[in-house]
Amino acid sequence: AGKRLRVLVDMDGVLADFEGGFLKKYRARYPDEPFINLDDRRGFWVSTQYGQLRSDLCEKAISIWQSKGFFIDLQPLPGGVEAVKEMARMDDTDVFICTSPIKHYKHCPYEKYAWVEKHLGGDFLEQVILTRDKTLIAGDLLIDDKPDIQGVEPRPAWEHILFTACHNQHLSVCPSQRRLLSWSDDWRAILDSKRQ
Ligand code: BVP
Repeated sequence: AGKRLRVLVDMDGVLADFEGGFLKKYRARYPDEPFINLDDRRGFWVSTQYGQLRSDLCEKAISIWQSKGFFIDLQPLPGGVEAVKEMARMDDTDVFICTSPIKHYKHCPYEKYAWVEKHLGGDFLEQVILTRDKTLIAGDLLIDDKPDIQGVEPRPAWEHILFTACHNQHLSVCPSQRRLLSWSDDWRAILDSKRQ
């Protein structure tokens, strides 16, 4: 029997609609302030681009995801929950949710677990990995919308598959970097390519 395949799946921007949830709550809380349409988002950090728009908007943006209810209220991105459930049912396949909590820890870590329980079921809590350094986590694949994933391990075990998001869709990444355009894209072929 071949070795099992281990897939790490990011949460924000891959399973949960962080960008859409942010914009909706930002506009509701700051209706008179300028905002950035999702089509105009550039760069992974929302706070950086808002800070460039006007310096005080950086902390206003941060206040949104630091608020109670932000992470639990995020809507699932189309097809993500179904894909992860299907992956978990596949033979010789282990799936883990690998996500970085914000350092303002009052609500985020709790709500990330609650989101997994709500959308993937209580059994899936066993698969949750909260870490600020994903390079330490060994896996065959890491499906993540952040273009540059760095940490203390210079040679992570996983191949990073860049999941397309509003902030990275215009980025020209190096040709060796594979993308998953959405959960409608052929994620099964990417998994198969890593099986022995
Ligand atoms: O918890 C998320 C949101 C937060 O960083 C974490 C990214 O986790 P991964 O998707 O890499 O697992 N976050 C924070 C900021 C600014 C902080 Br100051 C941001 O602009 N965007 C963002 O996603």
